[in-house]
Amino acid sequence: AREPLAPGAALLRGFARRHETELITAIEAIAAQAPFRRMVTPGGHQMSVAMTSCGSFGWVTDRSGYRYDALDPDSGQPWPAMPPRFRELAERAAGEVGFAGFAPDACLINRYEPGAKMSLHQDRDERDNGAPIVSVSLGLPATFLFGGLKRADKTQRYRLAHGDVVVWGGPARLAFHGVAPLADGEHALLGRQRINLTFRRAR
Ligand code: MD3
Ligand code: FE
Repeated sequence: AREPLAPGAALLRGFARRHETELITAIEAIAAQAPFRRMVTPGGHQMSVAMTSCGSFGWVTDRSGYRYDALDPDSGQPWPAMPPRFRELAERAAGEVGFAGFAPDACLINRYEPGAKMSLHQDRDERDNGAPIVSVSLGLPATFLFGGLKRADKTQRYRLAHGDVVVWGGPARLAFHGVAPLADGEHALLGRQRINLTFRRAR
């Protein structure tokens, strides 16, 4: 089932569910090579969300700014490769929503523990905003906030649950969005956490 959220954005409920064990096993292998870490923003705040990446590029932030980098700054090594099955899932989801040929070169992996949140922001560090972003939610459910092209625009709330996939393209691509503080709970496969994958065309 495909639910339109806004022009260019659609929710595919449960689209990743049948890949859950494979996804979680692969995320564990990636995190063993490139551990989750809570990075510091240019403003000096430590993020409540812990992040890592796989693919040709990973997203990093520190006191000097935000950027995509081919190397993990913590190890000096390239990010772990994007598993072909990750890329296929993202490509298939994008195709369902009209973005055929999506070829992500970066997959950001966000880990939320109870209380972690992501403040309202735009994703503007990618070179080509014509490519969508595909998100995959795993573990505890979250309240996702989706606004407009201006920070002050009213936000709509959506519940994103385990296995949900969302494709954000077209006019939705530069919309402000965020995640409300994660409510505590226990997920059968992931325990007290939520993991979100975002597939992007960074360069
Ligand atoms: C709407 N992550 O990593 S995923 C991010 O749940 C990020 O971890 C959130 O925002 C999370 O940048 C939200 C859904 C998402 C991702 C990118 C978008 C929604 C988006 C880009 C434009 C509009
Ligand atoms: Fe974002």
